[in-house]
Amino acid sequence: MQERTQVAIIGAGPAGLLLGHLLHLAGIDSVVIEARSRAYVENRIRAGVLEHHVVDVLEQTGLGGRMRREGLPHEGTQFLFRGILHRIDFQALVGHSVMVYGQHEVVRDLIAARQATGAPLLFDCADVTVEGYEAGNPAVHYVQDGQAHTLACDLIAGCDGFHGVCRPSLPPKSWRGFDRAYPFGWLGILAEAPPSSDELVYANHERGFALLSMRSPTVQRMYLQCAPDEDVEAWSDDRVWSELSRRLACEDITLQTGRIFQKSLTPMRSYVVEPMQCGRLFLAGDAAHIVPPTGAKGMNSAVADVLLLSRAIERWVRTGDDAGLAGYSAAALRRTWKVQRFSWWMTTLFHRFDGASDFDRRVQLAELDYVVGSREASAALAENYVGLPLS
Ligand code: FAS
Ligand code: PHB
Repeated sequence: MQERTQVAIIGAGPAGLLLGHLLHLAGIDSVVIEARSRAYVENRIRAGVLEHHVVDVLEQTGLGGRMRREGLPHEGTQFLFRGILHRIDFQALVGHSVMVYGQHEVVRDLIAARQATGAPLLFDCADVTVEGYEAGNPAVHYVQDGQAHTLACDLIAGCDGFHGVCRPSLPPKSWRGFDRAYPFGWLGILAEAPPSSDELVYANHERGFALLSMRSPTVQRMYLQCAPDEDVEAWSDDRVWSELSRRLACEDITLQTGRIFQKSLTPMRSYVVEPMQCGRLFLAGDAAHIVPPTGAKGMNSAVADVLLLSRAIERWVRTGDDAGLAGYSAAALRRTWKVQRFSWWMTTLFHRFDGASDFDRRVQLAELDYVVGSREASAALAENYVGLPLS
């Protein structure tokens, strides 16, 4: 079956759904094609911290209601090392704060908004392939309910995540990848428990990194540095709580425990593809770049990409001027590499590296000491954490 739209969006994660929303508000047609089911996409637990830009765009585009009611605004964060807590006051240092609101909640709000507009959002699409974008006649093929479809379009937005089909479809020699793998992962848990802290706690401990985060006043999200191929099943609830209490040991934290209802392993990798476009195919979010979650940047930089891309598409559709599209990759990469740097830096600052010498360990602690003790260094951290200016 042959169909047509202006923008074919592959992937219904934060990038694809927000792009569809922004294009709809601009009166531009799009079709969102998603491989998984609605239930799967809405229950996939990932990020939890929204930069102030993301909060603003959700509010300005009519998606801020539930976030305002259920999200937790945080004006600062806590660093724990040598058993002492140090507060980084975002509001005082850079005049902005962040919002703790689960990525899957953002995705649910975006899907509800899409459904309300009646604009096409196709779940359970199989065998998705893209073609023709180099030659200026892009098209997407997919199978839904056993029926083969071909969707012709003016542009393809590859928002299909790190394991999608769009980036691998790039012609050889037209792109280059930049990669860094880390020798550890994160064991993540969700637990029914009251908060152990009002703000996130990033802990540097000789036994490894730990992070206290949350999803609501009754659901806590916590992470422990572990081996990259850790067997999650080997971690009983007791073992999780005893390890967390060791790495988060300090006078000011009383660890609140409860039923652990989700355990997962998050890989730690930095990756960027250059360029982020080829002909009429434009990559955004994890399809183009991933970061270790230590800087809480994954979803936020996906949003930054689609803000840039939607503006460029709107300019092209309205005026025929494709300067924004032509410059999309360069502009997105300029911010992406700054986000990569911050995420790499936060990861090296807080994790234990096997084989690190005692000298390295002292330098790591000295850097933490410098960051929390210097207004300038704290402000630099805060500026990156709350969200660098958009390109
Ligand atoms: P997404 O991966 O969210 O969405 C891509 C969509 O495309 C998915 O719905 C997928 O099903 C679909 N898709 C894939 N292939 C397709 C195909 N062939 N056809 C059609 N659709 C296809 N960030 C943090 O800040 N904190 C965290 O704690 C954190 N935890 C994470 C844990 C994991 C396991 C992962 C993978 C990432 C985590 N991140 C975290 C980063 C995360 O937030 C991503 O940056 C964010 O999901 C990126 O959004 P998208 O680019 O929209 O990609
Ligand atoms: C989370 O709440 O899932 C979270 C928060 C901060 C991070 C990473 C993950 O740096």
